[in-house]
Amino acid sequence: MDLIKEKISTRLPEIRERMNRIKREYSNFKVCDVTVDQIYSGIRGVMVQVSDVSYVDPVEGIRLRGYTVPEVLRLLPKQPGSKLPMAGGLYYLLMVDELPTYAEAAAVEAEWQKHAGVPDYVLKVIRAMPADTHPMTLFSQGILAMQRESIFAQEYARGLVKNDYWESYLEDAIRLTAKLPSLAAYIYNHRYNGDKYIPPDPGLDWSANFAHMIGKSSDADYKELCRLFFILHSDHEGANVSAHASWLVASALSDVYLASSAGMDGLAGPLHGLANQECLRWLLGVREYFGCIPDREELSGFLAGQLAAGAVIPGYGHAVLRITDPRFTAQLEFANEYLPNDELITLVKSIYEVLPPLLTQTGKVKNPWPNVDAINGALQYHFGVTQYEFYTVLFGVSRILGLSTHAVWARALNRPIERPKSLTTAILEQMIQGTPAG
Ligand code: NMX
Ligand code: MLT
Repeated sequence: MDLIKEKISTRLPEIRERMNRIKREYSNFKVCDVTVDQIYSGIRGVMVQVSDVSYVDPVEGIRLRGYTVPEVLRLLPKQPGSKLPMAGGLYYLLMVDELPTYAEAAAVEAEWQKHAGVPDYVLKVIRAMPADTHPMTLFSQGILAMQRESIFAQEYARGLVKNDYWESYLEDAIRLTAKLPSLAAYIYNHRYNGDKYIPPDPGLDWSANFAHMIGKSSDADYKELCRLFFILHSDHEGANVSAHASWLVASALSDVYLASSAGMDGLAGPLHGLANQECLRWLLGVREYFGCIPDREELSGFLAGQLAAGAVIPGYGHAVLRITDPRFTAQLEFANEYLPNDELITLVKSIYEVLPPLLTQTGKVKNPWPNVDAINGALQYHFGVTQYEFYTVLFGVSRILGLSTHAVWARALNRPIERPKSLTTAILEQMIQGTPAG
């Protein structure tokens, strides 16, 4: 897309020079040490990646290109009559590192419109899969099936020069992200809505089009929820499971389709994106157990019992955050405005009051506060998207905005193939031999 390409081209020399200067002048500067504990606890806290698209501060939460969640929601351009931003504006911000004007956000939306249709062969792939295939598997497969469309893969085979890789990555990124709402909507319709293919409406923005394509054209509030959801889940810095997986795969010069599909496979895990499905299932279980919304005392006893039995409560805890996730707060504010009397939301709020102190009392949970997944499913459920197996696909539609931006910038900065080092237990034992324990 010319607009984004020109903006990145203009900024690129300065950003390349900034990185090259650090590499040139500080190549031996030690960023952090790695302890045995970190190796055995998921390389937690080891700074392995420089990525300017977003950053998660433990006590502030995510900043997307330097903007907090409330700032992003306030500052990005909106469609007339809508209170929530167009995803096209967010993509522009992530890619270009500049707040877009309305016209710039609309230009991304218009480009997406051109490429929004899903090829017929992808629909056939989805139809060919067994009926019990998880929607996330279908989503990842749909993306993978489209890999044959990759401009980068075709240009690379023709001998594209390294400094130009990013331009075809960008073209792939725009074309793939354009199709994600249609792909997700088709998976939804195939599975739950009589296998309809509802084409995108050229009059709607990317997010609202998803609502339209699952048959919710007339639900203005659901369109607003889609806009919020697709903004909030778009990125969470470069080292969470899906971002890291996608980045690693792209470092082998695998194109944006391959890298995004890989990211989705990580997102499909219950400790990561699938937690939204797990969370809704769990919430429904709590409601069913009590037959109504329990009072605080009943809920507290129930949750304490679950923790004592060793259960992991979905939607709570985080590897980096040490506060209530601002993405949870933004969704709670949406719920308070649009669905103040919803029963499941009332349960979400009661759990938010009761659970954090109980998690703290376990003495082992590092962050007792809710993350993004503690509420997103309850919002979908309210609007009739009750098939919770599908929720992680929605997360994925949004998250590929971030993953594909990381991939474009990795190529723009000529980042190399990733190849850290592993070692054996025996080698580690030799290394620590003679060192006092501790
Ligand atoms: N309920 C019960 N126990 C928990 C929870 C929780 N929500 N969160 C952490 N713990 C336990 C954890 O299992 C571990 O126990 P053990 O030592 O017996 O293995 C202990 O507390 C220490 O874990 P932490 O260091 O606090 O958490 P970690 O960084 O390892 O993992 C999560 C972070 C997010 C994977 C973890 O908090 C969790 O499993 N939460 C529930 C699943 C979830 O909500 N995932 C969504 C993440 C956000 N996303 O969108 O991807
Ligand atoms: C995410 O949105 O990717 C999650 O909060 C997980 C993470 O950041 O580790």
